[in-house]
Amino acid sequence: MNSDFDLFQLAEEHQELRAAVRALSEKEIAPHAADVDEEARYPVEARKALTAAGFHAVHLPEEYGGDGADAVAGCIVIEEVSRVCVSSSLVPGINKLGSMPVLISGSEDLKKQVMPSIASGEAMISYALSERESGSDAVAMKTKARLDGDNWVLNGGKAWITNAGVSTWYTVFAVTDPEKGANGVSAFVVHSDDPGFEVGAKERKLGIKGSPTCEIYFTDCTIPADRIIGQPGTGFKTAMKTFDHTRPTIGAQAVGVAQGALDASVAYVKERRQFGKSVSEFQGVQFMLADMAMKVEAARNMVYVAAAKVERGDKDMTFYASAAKCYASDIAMEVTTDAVQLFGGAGYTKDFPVERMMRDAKITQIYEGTNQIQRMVMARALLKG
Ligand code: COS
Repeated sequence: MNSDFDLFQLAEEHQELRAAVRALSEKEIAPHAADVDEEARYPVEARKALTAAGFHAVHLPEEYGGDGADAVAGCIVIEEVSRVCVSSSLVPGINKLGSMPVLISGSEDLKKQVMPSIASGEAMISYALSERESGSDAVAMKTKARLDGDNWVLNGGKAWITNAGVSTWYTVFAVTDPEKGANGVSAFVVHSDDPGFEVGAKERKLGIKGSPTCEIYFTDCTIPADRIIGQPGTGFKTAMKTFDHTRPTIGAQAVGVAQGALDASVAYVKERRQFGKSVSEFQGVQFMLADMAMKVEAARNMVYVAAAKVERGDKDMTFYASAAKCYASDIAMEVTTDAVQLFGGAGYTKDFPVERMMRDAKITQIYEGTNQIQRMVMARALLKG
């Protein structure tokens, strides 16, 4: 009997992990979240604390110096950091996105070249798929790579690259055979010291201001031939398979920021008095809180289920990865907006964290595929049967 109930609760190790990441986030990350946002500066304190505690890339396999944590554990880390600072959650988040293509399709040699430096925290890795004119339509990319003797030579540029300038490694997708569409795209690992690699100016964004987003450029950027990820022409599929693993982590970010906004709202309405009583005594306010909590909990469960499916490699994981990302991010936008409403005029100021949370939540509906693209992916999966 008991074991049936256990199926629907997190394993003890996951619960302990949550407690550890929550404690670290509240102590080391939350105190800097407002000024990281205000100054649009890199969250150095968070990177240091997450690295010292070994939470910066928990998904990396043990053979490369990582923890070998499962996908649910990875989501819990990202969720708990996002609860206090979404920008900081991109430390583990982007390490996962950047490294998954190599872990999924890279040669053993390439994994050994790249992963240990990420596992140790010395280096980070970004993911470079989008271009100015190729966002949702990722196959339409123009960046090219050609083999020249023992090297690949890349030319072009990528846009909206998270952690650009901070990362040492970049997973880059480029066209190697323009005649073959999706099957003419290959994936590479570029190092920031490679000749012909350059980072552009920082974007000025609505939210996640602590996470630098820049263009990156390749001008006859020359890398050794063995830095290709898998076989030529397999890059696009590697990019899509990566999203199966990482879209649940965006869902986790969304759940985290929504939970942060909900927690702040519960505390505020108990404190705030109007019409001679606590605002929390108004049924209109209570119903809002109940709806917010109900939606966050539904989103959280969906994210964990998606992560577990991806971990097992279930056949329907692509549907679940998109559904979890899409649902959780739509909920995060709703819940953070309601949180600002519950704070009233105060919520619209920088005196409280909910306005930052509302701005930060917005990106989760956009990146790693807009929620319109997620709906396309889900519909295709449904119709394919
Ligand atoms: N796993 C394995 N293979 C996959 C896959 C997945 N999850 N998704 C697609 N593929 C394969 C397809 O099966 C197809 O292979 P075949 O040609 O052998 O049949 C190939 O990849 C091309 O896929 P598809 O035909 O679906 O390509 P489309 O051009 O229609 O694009 C979408 C598909 C729109 C889903 C894709 O371009 C996408 O996800 N866009 C959003 C990009 C994005 O998320 N950008 C954010 C950047 S990171 S911040």
